[in-house]
Amino acid sequence: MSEVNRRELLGTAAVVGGWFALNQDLSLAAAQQTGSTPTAGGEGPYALPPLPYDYADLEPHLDAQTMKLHHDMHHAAYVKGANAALAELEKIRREGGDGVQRIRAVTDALTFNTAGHVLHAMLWETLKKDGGGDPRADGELGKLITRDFGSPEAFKAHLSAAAVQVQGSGWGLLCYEPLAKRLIVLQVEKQQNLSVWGVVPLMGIDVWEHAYYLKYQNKRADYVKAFWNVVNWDAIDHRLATALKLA
Ligand code: MN3
Repeated sequence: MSEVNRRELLGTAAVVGGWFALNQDLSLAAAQQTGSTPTAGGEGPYALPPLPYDYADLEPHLDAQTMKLHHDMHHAAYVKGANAALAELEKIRREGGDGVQRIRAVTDALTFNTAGHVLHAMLWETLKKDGGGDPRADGELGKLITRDFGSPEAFKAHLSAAAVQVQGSGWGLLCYEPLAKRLIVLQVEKQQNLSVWGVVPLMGIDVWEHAYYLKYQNKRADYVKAFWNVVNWDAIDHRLATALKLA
């Protein structure tokens, strides 16, 4: 099956589950491309996708040590946490008893960890060595950015400010909102709070300290500025094309 057909097939399957399924499918596709087996997560539906480049490839903007820790440890923990929460819920359903009282706490863990997995899988996919610049003006992404934000510059300033101004840990996100059929910028706290139902995240700037503190320390704005140099616009355009098929 060609990569285009596989992506279309996976995109069709994703209609059922919205953006969680979209990202899981894209992660699955990445694993299938390399033939790799899951390296984290144990038993469960979620698997850590391999980085599509080397740890040092995004230097000097994103340093190799941060990339290794971020992918191998932090993202892996979200995968493991999501699978563990699903397994725990299954156990509670099966055994009942006092465990039922834990559904709130375990569901909270499921939400946090699954959202973390979704966003990090998207993050690795939407970065590349020697990225940056602007989206192609004649591509769908470039057209919608200009229509909905005024210009690529205005969009980048908006998303940068959203990311820099996150209180504590979170993300600045570019999302496609299918009801209005528009792009929107969100400012998500942790991995999941302050989101909107039904949106498809297209790209995000992770402003958890684990994403930048080794190199940038307290200078989050410098990290956000450097982040734009490794953005993979073609990958984001591809995510938008998938989102438009779902809508
Ligand atoms: Mn992170």
